[in-house]
Amino acid sequence: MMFSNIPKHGPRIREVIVTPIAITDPPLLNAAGLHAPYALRTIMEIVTDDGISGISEIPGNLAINEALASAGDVIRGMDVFHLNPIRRALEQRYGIDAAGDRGLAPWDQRKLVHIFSAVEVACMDIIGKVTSRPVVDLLGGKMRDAVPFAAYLFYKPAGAGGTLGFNLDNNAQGWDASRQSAALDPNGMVNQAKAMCKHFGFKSIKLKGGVFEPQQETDAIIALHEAFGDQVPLRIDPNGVWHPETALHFGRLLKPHIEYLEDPVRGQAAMADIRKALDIPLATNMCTTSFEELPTAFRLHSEDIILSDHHFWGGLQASMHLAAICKTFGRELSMHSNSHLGISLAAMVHLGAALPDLHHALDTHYPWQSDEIIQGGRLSFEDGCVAVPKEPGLGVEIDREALVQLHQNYLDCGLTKRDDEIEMQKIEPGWTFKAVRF
Ligand code: GKR
Ligand code: MG
Repeated sequence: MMFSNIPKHGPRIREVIVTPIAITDPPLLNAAGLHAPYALRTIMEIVTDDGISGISEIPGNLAINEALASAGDVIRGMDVFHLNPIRRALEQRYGIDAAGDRGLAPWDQRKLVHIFSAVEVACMDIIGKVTSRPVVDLLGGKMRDAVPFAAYLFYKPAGAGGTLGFNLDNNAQGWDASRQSAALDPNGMVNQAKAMCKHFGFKSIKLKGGVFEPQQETDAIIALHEAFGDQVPLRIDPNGVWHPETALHFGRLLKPHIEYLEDPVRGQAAMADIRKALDIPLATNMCTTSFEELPTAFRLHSEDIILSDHHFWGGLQASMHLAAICKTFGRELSMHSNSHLGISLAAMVHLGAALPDLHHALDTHYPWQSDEIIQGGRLSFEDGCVAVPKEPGLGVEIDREALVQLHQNYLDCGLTKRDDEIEMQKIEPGWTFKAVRF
């Protein structure tokens, strides 16, 4: 048999284009404050020497963008299939993040994980295109045809975000109208949940907590349980701002109503204590967020479910490795999210489809966004699920006009990083972020 046609190398990286964008985001309350009228995202495009382009999307942040732009110099000329050498070159240039670099906010502020995720997903998109396979096949093939997501509820004042800020678009209908409405009490959360589940068909519900007194948030979960019954699993995420005594007290009250409790307290040791005392599943995207933290996580048993995020764990392949390690140690893997558009969603769907086991619907902020950057408009949900793209690569392409417009939003809005504290102070002067509040 002759293999003389096998090329000596794959397509080489010729160009790296980094475009910061700002997308409309409603005023969502969370433990760190309030979402700004725009959420920042960064779009990366890698073009090969033979003109094939691959894309990715990561959370936007000026410091990370500057590093990402310089990453072009590191990886230019490298073979897109050579993800291991690419990772090594990036590590040598930017250094390995320390777990502590993620910061105290609900979201991750490390640098290398974002850079590697952006580069890896764009390369995988190209590899899929040159091999005519969807990304899910590069991850080992799909275990399901459609990936289930959960309704992600947020407390919020009335407001639509973007240029409308706290104003309303009075012509909005259906979910578009609900998305702008205030939701500040249990009744408001039930209304929000009903509108979101009706529109997207979600079969699981997550409540973003850590905003109000835990009793009020517990009442919201009880009201949701009453409204949706036992068939719809519920979870609540106070992003670590509860004191251990608070978590114990309200964890007991919540126990009959939830499938799992997400990050009730800070730190692996405190999580392990709470888990043992409450005897309910705990999930995290805050206390175990990197491979170096896994040995202690497994030794202490700080959580049952790790909420992975390919943007924060260094890409899709790294998330598959994480899934294998979790399975070995008897932990489950699900998915965390932040405000995002369709390129991230497509990557999340490919990963969600490839995971060998999926016990919980994945998180997504997508219903809260109204902009889109991919050709053909926003991806659709059927019965709470997104169908796995069948086209080569990620299966989504950049809408160039939308990219120009959303980049202009970025230039106009003047934001350079996410800062929910500053936004919160606009509605509640003097408010400050507290790592532990209740
Ligand atoms: O969008 O405000 C938010 C969330 O709080 C987000 O930043 C978190 O990272 O959704 C995330 C979580 O599960 O902690
Ligand atoms: Mg969380």
